[in-house]
Amino acid sequence: MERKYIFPDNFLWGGATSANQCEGAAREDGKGWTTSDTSLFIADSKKRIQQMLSPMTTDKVRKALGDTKGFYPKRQGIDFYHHYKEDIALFAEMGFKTFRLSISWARILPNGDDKHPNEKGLQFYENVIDELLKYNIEPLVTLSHYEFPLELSFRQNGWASRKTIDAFEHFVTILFERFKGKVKYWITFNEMNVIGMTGYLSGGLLADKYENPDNPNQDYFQAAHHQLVAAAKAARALRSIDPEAQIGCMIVRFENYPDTPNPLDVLASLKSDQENFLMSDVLMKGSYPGYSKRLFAEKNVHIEMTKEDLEILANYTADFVSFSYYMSGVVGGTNSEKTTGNILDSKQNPFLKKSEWGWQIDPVGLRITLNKMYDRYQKPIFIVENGLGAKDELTDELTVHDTYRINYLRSHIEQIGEAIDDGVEVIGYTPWGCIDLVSASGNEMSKRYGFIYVDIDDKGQGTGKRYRKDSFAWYKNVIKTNGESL
Ligand code: BGP
Repeated sequence: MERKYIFPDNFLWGGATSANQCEGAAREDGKGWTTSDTSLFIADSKKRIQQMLSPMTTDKVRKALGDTKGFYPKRQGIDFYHHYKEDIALFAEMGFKTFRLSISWARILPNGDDKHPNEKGLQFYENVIDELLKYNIEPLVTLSHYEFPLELSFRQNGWASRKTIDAFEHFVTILFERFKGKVKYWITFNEMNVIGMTGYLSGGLLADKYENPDNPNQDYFQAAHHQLVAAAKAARALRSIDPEAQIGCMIVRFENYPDTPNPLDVLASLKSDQENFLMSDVLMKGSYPGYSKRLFAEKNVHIEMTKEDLEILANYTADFVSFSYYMSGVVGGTNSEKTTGNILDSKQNPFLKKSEWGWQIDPVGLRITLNKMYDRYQKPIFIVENGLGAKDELTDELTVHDTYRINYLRSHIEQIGEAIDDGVEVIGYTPWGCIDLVSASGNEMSKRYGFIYVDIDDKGQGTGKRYRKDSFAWYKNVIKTNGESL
């Protein structure tokens, strides 16, 4: 018998993007420089991801800002800044109920902590939000997605400084006041649990300014603590400005299986979960979990936290938990063969196939993760990223036959349906890069996730025209039938 999945009536089907990967217009209308503006396109694909994960220094940043020869894809994006009306019309045609975007901090406060906001920046986001609301699409807004105002990196080493909490609170207060009644769902930091790997991009950290150059973990975890306090302060601000709205935390989920039934491998998997859930544990439960003591001791990290920090964390927990999920991994054991993955490499799992980028495809892992998270938090869950990065080919009929993407998404949505049947409260699903955009790790256009093809290549050449892929009609039908047509 064919299995039918029942999704809640108000399930938020949609798609996800980030400002730094799609807007472009890096210097338009008063926007300040951000960390993502220094990501250079590197022809050698093997070296691409290293750039994202390598520490940056003041000198390297200054050099990139003054460079007139290299190509910096995120400064151009897919020019969503000028195409948003056309793009949102396409999302509406697919029947989106929600759309995840992020707001570039430096578009609102070019120096990160300016007293008065840049009205042109605010107006741009207001136009986007109004355009979404025109089609009854709920904006789901991330306050910080893999970019940070560089001025605050130069001045105070980004999130390593406690002063950045105040700057962020000021930034989000401006947004909550301006978009009160219009935005119901906010997310504080994208994938905040990997600041140890994306310290420059999301934390604005410069290696030459580390407090402990011998142990960068100290700066990473101190920065993460500041972000946690800032997230709780954002929740406090939102509750007083717009009590109807909700705010969630967001992590990248690594479902890491034990390599064998050896208890040591099972322990390795448990430890991987603890490290993976650390940030969401704090924001969902209101305090640092018991295991954090040992984790910090093992990493030789001593976090400075005040009594007020702990009170704020306890009093302003997040309303929902959200995460990105692309793949699963394996830990422990003797298997030494590795494959690439989202941010982290992993050991190979012989039961799984991989994407063209080596990420292990595991729909059942999504169901496992959903169950684990719900057991842990008992709060609504929003899946705000999932998808298959692939090389697409535009045919002569100006479409893309992306059956591989449909298969990936179908198998994952089925497992969401299973998890809902398991009793998990899932409120929405926004596949990543619903319109093709610049890849976060590779700074390239060849790795595409979208339902909509954008005619731009890795070097930024192309007409910029948008075309519907096969997955466009398929997803439209999934939304129309609320998941029944899977
Ligand atoms: C997540 C990021 C996104 C996104 C996605 C896909 O980690 O939040 O910004 O890009 O991964 O990764 P990539 O673009 O490297 O394929």
